[in-house]
Amino acid sequence: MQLAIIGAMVLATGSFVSAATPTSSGILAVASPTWLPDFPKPSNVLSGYPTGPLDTTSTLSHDSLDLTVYPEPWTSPSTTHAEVQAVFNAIDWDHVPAASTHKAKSNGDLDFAGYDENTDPYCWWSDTNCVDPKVTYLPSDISYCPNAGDWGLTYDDGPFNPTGNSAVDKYAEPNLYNFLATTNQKSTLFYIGSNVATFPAAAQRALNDGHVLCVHTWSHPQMTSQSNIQVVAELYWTLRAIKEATGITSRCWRPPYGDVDDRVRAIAWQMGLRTILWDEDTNDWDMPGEGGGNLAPSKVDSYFQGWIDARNSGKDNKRGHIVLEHELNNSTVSMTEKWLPKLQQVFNVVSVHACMNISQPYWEENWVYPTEANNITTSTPVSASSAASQSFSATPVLSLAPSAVSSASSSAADSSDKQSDSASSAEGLKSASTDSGASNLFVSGSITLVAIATALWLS
Ligand SMILES: *[C@@H]1O[C@H](CO)[C@@H](O)[C@H](O)[C@H]1NC(C)=O
Ligand SMILES: *[C@@H]1O[C@H](CO)[C@@H](O)[C@H](O)[C@H]1NC(C)=O
Ligand SMILES: *[C@@H]1O[C@H](CO)[C@@H](O)[C@H](O)[C@H]1NC(C)=O
Ligand SMILES: CC(=O)N[C@H]1CO[C@H](CO)[C@@H](O)[C@@H]1O
Ligand SMILES: [Zn+2]
Repeated sequence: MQLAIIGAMVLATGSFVSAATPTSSGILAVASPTWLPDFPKPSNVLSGYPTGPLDTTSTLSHDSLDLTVYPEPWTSPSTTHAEVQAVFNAIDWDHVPAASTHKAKSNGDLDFAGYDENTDPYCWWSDTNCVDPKVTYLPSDISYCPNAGDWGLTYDDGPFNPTGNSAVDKYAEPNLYNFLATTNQKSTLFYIGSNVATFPAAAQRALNDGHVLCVHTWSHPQMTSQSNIQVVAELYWTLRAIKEATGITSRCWRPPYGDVDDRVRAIAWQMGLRTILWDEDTNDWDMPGEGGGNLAPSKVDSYFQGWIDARNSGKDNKRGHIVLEHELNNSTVSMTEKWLPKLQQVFNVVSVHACMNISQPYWEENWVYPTEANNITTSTPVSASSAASQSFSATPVLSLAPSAVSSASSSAADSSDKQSDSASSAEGLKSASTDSGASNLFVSGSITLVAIATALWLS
């Protein structure tokens, strides 16, 4: 073991995460992003995890952020923008594997030709469902909840913006968030930066409701098809939109279609983002609807019923799951309304961070979430009809002593259930075979130092 000092990083007042104990892990140390602008705290968001009744009013402001400073929503961001260049220059490229960018075929599918899937040199999930990076300095992806009976509830592609069509907009946010509030359910939300910039009030509502906000890119590309600077830009503008809208800086992201390899992981990690995938896929996005496909809703029903039956019969007793769902349109929202109450009777339905015992999903230390290790104050359930006013808690809920915030060490493998996928607006169809390794991060207490030296142990 050799200790290499890789540099001094300037930190604003706040928190930092240092690498795990050098002997056990060697994970590349990352620090809270210094390259994000310092936005004023939005007036209508809480300062920490909600402790009072949740707002279930049915209307939200449709004001957008100042879109003139953002890339055009749902388009590939410019790679020459000064803010993107600044992030690019902050990345240690010696710790980004030189995997080639992959090409999409004319139908949008990735082209696996020429990639050696037997050696899988870059742990390319789309080809092999690999979740354990081949380089030692990156943590494994999170792809399932370790404890049997846990159901990690996740929604991608939000916030679901209004469309202008009132029949559809009944199902746009805050419809799903209100439903989750009335069923006292927390979830992990993987946000499209474009959707946050155009509908920031929805992101604010979700944060105030106790959901965990993570990054899901600006324009939803296959990330391994993007150049290094394009990867930076997709993540940067999404982080920025979430920060401007809500005041928080996410430390989690999910690649669209699950398309990630060690090159993309390493860039995301150095931008402060841990990769989160899934091990069960509802394919809800593929139901008929705009941007959807042709999957019969009865098929999606049968997946949910199958998972419930497997758990009830004792067959599903090895580990928990992380399940991919979407906030995309009426069909996907209706599926949640139909199945969540049934799932709650059979599974312990939780956010991904709760099942992983990660209590601080953001770089802002004042947001401390309950986890399975840590039953801190939870918000009060609300009834469907109550439109309670919010309580704004200004004080941090808990101040943390150094403690392990992330640990998953069980190792398991499923048969991978590969199906073909067509180009679509949502994630691919593969079910992951997972094998999540250990990676312990330790969160420091409040740090007021402005500079620290970061050490990396190399084995
Ligand atoms: C919404 O979806 C449900 C279930 O798929 C369907 O019964 C209903 O007609 C849909 N409503 C609209 C407005 O599309
Ligand atoms: C947390 O609270 C739940 C429900 O109140 C309880 O079942 C569980 O045992 C608690 N866990 C811990 C670690 O205190
Ligand atoms: C989270 O903490 C609880 C209570 O200490 C423990 O039972 C559970 O195994 C932990 N989960 C993980 C993923 O470490
Ligand atoms: C079936 C259905 O409700 N489809 C809708 C999905 O969402 C888009 C907009 O997000 C609507 O245009 C579709 O009508
Ligand atoms: Zn998606």
